[in-house]
Amino acid sequence: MKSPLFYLLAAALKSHIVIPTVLAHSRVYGVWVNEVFQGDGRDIYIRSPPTNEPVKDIYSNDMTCNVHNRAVPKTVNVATGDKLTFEWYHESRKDDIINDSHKGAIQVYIAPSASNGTGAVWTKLFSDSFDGSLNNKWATDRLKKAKGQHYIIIPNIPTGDYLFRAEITALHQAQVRYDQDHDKGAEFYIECVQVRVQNDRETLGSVALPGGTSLPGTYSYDSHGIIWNLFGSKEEWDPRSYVPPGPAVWEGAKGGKIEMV
Ligand SMILES: [Cu+2]
Repeated sequence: MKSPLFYLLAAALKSHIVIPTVLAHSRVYGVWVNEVFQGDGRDIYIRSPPTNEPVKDIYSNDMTCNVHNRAVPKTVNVATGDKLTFEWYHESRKDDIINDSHKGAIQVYIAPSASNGTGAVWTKLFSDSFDGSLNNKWATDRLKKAKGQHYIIIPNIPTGDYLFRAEITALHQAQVRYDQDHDKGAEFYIECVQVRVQNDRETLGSVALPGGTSLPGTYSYDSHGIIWNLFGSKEEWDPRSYVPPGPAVWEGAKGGKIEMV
C-alpha cells in the first residue's frame, strides 16, 4: 500500500512539473512589412522553436536562434527603409502576449544568413527596456499594449539574406544565476526570421554591418542586464539604471518602436 506521504510527494512533483510550463512564455507568430501581414511564419520563414519555452543557458548554442536553428523554406522580402514588425503571442495569436510577471527588455539583432549566426557576426539594431516616463515602463509591458508588436526600420545595408533575431529578456527570476540554480535565471525568448533585403539605393553607398557580437559568447553573468532583481529595493536595482545585455545599438540602425495602441 502506498503511504499518504507518497501521494503528497506525487502531487507536489506533478504540480512542480506542470506549473512552470503553462503560465508564461512567448513566441513570434509572424512579421509585417509596411503594415502588411506576411502570414503565419512559424517554421515557414521563422526558425521557430517547437514550444514557447525560454532559453536560459546563456552559454548554449540555443542563444543563437533558439533550439531549431536550421533553414526554413521561405524568406520575407524587404527593402531599405521598410518597416518590419515582429508579432509575439503567448498561447494563441492576439492573446495576452506574455505573462505580466515577465518584465524586461526587447532587442533586435541582425546577421548575414550565410553565417548561420555563428561567430562575432551579430549587430544590434534595436533595444528597449525600461522607460520611467511611460505608464507601461518595461518594454514587455508595452509589448502587451501593442498587440505583441514592435518594429524596426530596415537600415541601409547591402542587398542580401539576413537573419533578424528578436530577443525578449524576462527578468522575474534573474536575481539568481541559471548556472547556480536551473529553476531560476533570466529567461531569453529568441526568434530568428529569414529576411532578404533589397537595397535600391546601393548606388548611394550602403553600409556594411559591423558585427562584433557573438550569440552565444558576448553575454556572460558578468555582463550588465543578465543578473537583475526586479523586486529589489536597493538603489542598485532602480530600474531606471537597468541596461540590457549586449552592445549599444549600432549607429547605422534606423530605429524602431513598441507602438502602444
Ligand atoms: Cu516564462
